[in-house]
Amino acid sequence: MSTTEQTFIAVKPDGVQRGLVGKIISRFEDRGFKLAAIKLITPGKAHLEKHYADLKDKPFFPGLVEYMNSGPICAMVWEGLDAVKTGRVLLGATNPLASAPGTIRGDFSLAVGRNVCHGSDSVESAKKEIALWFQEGEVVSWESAQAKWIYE
Ligand code: D4T
Repeated sequence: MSTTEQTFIAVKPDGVQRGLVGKIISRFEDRGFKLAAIKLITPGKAHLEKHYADLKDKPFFPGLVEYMNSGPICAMVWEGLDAVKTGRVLLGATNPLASAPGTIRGDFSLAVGRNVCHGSDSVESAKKEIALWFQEGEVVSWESAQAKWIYE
C-alpha cells in the first residue's frame, strides 16, 4: 500500500447522461485522492470488449458492451493511499441494491446493468486498465499542496 497507488475509475454512459460526473469526482477529491488523469471518451466496441475481456463468457457480456458503447465515458486515474480498494468502497457493491447508502452506487443507482461507475478491482488490473485507457503522457505526475495535511 502506498500513497502513489493508482486506480482506474470510469463514469459509465448512464452516469455521464445523468449529470453525475461532478458528484463522482467530488467523492474522490473530498476523500483526499488526487486526480492524475481525466478525459471524456467513446472508445468503441473493440476497446470495451478488451476492457471486459474477463467477462466475455458471461450471459450479460453483449448487453454490457452495448451499454458501455452507448455514449461518452468519463475515464479517470485517481491516486492515493489504498486507492484501488478504497476506491471500490467509495463506488459500493457491483449490484446497487446491495450497495450501502453513502456509496456512489448506493446513492445514485438501482440496477446492476446501470451502475454508473467502474473501478479497478486490484492493483494489477488497475495497471492494465490505465495502460488500456490512457496514452503515455496523459497520466500526470504532480504534487498536491494538500498532501501534507492528508498524510502523516
Ligand atoms: P465494474 O467492472 O463495472 O466496476 O463492475 P465490478 O468490477 O464491480 O463487477 P464485475 O466486473 O463483476 O461486472 C462488470 C459489469 O458488468 C455488469 N453486470 C454484472 C451486469 O450487467 N450483470 C451482472 O449480472 C453482473 C454481475 C455490471 C458491472
